[in-house]
Amino acid sequence: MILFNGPNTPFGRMALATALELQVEIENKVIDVYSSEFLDAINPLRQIPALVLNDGRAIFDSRVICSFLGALRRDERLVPRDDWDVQTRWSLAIGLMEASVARTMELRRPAAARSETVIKNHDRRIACAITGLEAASAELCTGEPRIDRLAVAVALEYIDFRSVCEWRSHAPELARWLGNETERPCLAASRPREAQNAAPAAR
Ligand SMILES: N[C@@H](CCC(=O)N[C@@H](CS)C(=O)NCC(=O)O)C(=O)O
Repeated sequence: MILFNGPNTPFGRMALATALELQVEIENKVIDVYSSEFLDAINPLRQIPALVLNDGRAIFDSRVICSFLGALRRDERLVPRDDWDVQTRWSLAIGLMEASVARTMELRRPAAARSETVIKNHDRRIACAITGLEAASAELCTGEPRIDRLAVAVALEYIDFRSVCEWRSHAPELARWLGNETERPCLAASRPREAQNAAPAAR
């Protein structure tokens, strides 16, 4: 199986970390999504991550890939299909990724095209999502590895990596937990190379 991935995408990292945690063998192929026309035939949305199975079928998006990998392993511990609390916290973490990526992209637009209103909306959504996850920290930060937990770690590390915002003072429980969680092998092995080289404070 080939996982078409990017160098820094949190969605792709979540899929890769899931494969690593479940010990599913995949080839992780880092591509430039913007110039990869061949991807249209795999994912008509031309987005990464996209997983191509050995029989040629394509699976996307990141949530479906993670669920597929869990089903492949017949292991419901990491991705529990019918646990709606876990699924909802997972959605919140994915929403946090989406807002953080969108804010980062907005800031890359030429100053004249940038919208302060759009940035403010992303900031509000990011702050509220972090508040919601902090309120759920008792469920999130304990027990065996689970997809909601893995997704929150990936989202928060992306926020640090792109300097999206200072969140630790608003979410002390998550901050304390992330300090150790980052050492989990599937997170360490999927961390973007640029982030590995950056000092923690500068991520
Ligand atoms: N809902 C998708 C979102 C994936 C996504 O937005 N990927 C970005 C990279 S972070 C991408 O492919 N961007 C290229 C584009 O949208 O043109 C998922 O969860 O996989």
